[in-house]
Amino acid sequence: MKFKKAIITGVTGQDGSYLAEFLLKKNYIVHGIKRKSSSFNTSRIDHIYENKHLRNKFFLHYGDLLDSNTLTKIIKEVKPDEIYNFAAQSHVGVSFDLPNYTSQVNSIGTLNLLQAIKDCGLEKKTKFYQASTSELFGEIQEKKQSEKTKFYPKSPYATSKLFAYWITKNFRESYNIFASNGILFNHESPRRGETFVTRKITIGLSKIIYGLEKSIYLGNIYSLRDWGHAKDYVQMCWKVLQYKKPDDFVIATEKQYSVKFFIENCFKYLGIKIKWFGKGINEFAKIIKFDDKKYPKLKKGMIVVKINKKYFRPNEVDNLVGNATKAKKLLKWKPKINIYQLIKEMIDADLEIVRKSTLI
Ligand code: NAP
Ligand code: G4F
Repeated sequence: MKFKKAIITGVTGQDGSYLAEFLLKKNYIVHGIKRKSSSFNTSRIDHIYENKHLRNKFFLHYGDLLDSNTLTKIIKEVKPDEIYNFAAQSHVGVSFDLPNYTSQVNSIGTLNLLQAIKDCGLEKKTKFYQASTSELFGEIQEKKQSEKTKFYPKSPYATSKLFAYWITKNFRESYNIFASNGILFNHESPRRGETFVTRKITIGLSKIIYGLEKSIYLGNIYSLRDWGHAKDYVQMCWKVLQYKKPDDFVIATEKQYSVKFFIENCFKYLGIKIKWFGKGINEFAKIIKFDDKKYPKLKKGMIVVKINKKYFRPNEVDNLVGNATKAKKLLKWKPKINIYQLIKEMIDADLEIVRKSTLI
C-alpha cells in the first residue's frame, strides 16, 4: 500500500502539532520542518515521537522558511503529495516590533516554498496549503467577512500574509500548481502560545488560582473575535487540499465574542464572580464572590484583571466575524467545538499544568 506523504512547516506550533496527529491517523507519512532553537521547541509534538506506533511515520527536518536551499533539498528528497505552510511569525502585536523579520518570514518564506515546488518539477504532484488569515480583512469592509470581502490589512503581520495569499494564487494561475488559501479566523486550544489573548487569560487565571500571580494585564478587552478550536480547524485545512480544485476558503464559526466576554466566562466556569469598575485604561475587575474552601489562595476584593497600555497595538483590528458559507457547502464542514467547550478545555488543561508546576 502506498501512503501519502505530507510536509508540515511550523510543525512545532499549535496548528502544526494538531495537523501532524490528524494526518498520522489518516495513515500519512508526515515530515515536519522545525527551526533550530537554543531551547526545546518540540513540547507540542514530543508525544508523537514517544509513541512507538507513530515514530516510524513521523520525521523531523531542520529548516527555516528563509533558507530556500534547505527547503528545496527537503522537498526534493520527500517528494510530498501535500505541503501545509503553517510556519510564520504569527503574533500580530509582535509584528509591529519586528516588521521586517515578519515580512520576510511570512511573505518570502511562502514564496520560497512555492518556488521550491516548481524548481523540483513537482507542479503536478505536490498540493500546497497556505495558512491565510482573517487579519487580511483588518478594517472590515463587510459585516461578516467571506472570500468575496475586500481586504484591508492593518499590521505588518497582515500585510505579509497578504503577499503570501496572492503569491499562492499567482503560482496556482501561472504554473497550474494545486495551491489553496485557507483564510482561517482565530482558533485556540490548550496548545495556543501563551502570549495570545485567550491563553494569556486561561494560564493567568490558573496561576491566580494557585497563588502564583495576582492579576492578568491586558490591552483592548472590547475587541471582537470569531474563536474556533484548532483541532476542528486543521481538519478543514486537510479538506481544502482534498477539494476537486485549488481554491480559497474562509473558515470560521460565524459567532462573535469580545475579549471581555471570554474573561467573564472563564471566571464563570470556575464559579468565581467578578465585577468591573472604571473605564478605559483604568478599567479593572475585582473578585466579588467565590468558594474559599475550593480556592484558598483567593481573596475577596482581589483585582484580578487590569489594563496595561503596553498591550494596545498601534493599529487595532477590533471587529472580526466570518461567513463560512462556501466551506460549509463545498467542503461539507462545520465547526464542532463551541466557545464554552473551548474555555472549559483550556482552563482545565492550564489548571493541571500549573498544579503540576507547584509540585516541583
Ligand atoms: P504558532 O503556534 O505561532 O506556530 C508557528 C510555527 O512557525 C512554529 O512552529 C514556529 O516555530 C514556526 N516558525 C516561525 N518562524 C519560522 C521560520 N522562520 N522558519 C520555520 N518555522 C518558523 O502559530 P499557529 O497558531 O499554529 O498558526 C499556524 C499558522 O496559521 C501561522 O502561519 C499563522 O499565521 C496562521 N494563522 C493562525 C491563526 C490562529 O488563530 N491560530 C489564524 C489564521 C492564520 P517555533 O515553535 O520554533 O516558534
Ligand atoms: O489573541 P490575539 O493576539 O490574536 P489576533 O491578533 O487576533 O491574531 C491571531 O489570530 C489571527 C487570525 O485573525 C492570526 F492570523 C494570528 O496569527 C493570530 O493567531 O489578540 C486578539 C485580540 C486583539 O484585538 C488584541 O488587541 O485581543 C486583544 N488583546 C487584548 N489584550 C490582546 C491583549 N492580545 C494579546 N495578544 N495580548 C493581550 O494582552
